[in-house]
Amino acid sequence: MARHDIITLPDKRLRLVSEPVKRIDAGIRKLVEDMFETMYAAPGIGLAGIQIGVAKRVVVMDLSKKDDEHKPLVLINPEITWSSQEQASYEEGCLSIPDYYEEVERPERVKVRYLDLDGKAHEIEAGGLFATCVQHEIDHTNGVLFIDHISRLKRDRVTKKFIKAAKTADKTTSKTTDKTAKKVEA
Ligand code: K1U
Ligand code: ZN
Repeated sequence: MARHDIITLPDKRLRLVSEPVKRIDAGIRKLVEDMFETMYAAPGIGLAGIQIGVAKRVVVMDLSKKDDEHKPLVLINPEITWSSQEQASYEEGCLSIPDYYEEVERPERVKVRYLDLDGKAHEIEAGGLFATCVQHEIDHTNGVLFIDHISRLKRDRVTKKFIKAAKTADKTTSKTTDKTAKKVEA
């Protein structure tokens, strides 16, 4: 198993539409293991492949409480087949937009069709946090972020903040690299 870095805003890969999984092979099983390790370490309750830079329609989730036994769930090629008319609001977070939380309104209940790791098809009905999280993760497979569901003003504000932070981090890295290069030269 390997823990991966989680890619964050404004990384353009977060806007990619992920490819369906054609064959569940050793590569997909390794990807799922790595995704669980990364998600538990973060910590988070869900993760989509693209968040570790893999544009495949693979989602992992675990909604178990802190000290309870893990309840890992793998959803391959998940699709929403039905959404309720009723909406529910939940304060969402995203491992790709660290330390930013906002209320998001989404359908209160959804039905989701997906394949498990054995390639078996399932259709489940989700409500509550499960419905919120599975919609958030399926959005990731389509290049959609939870900030796309909030006001433009809030979205622009948080996006600008992350662009500025990325530029500052870039400058710091190039300064450090420059110093190291000078030391090698000296
Ligand atoms: O996809 C992601 O970025 C993961 C995200 C899932 C999510 C959370 C809340 C609402 C919708 C979707 C997270 O896991 S953010 C972290 C988080 O919510 C959490 C972390 C530790 C314990 C409990 C929750
Ligand atoms: Zn997210």
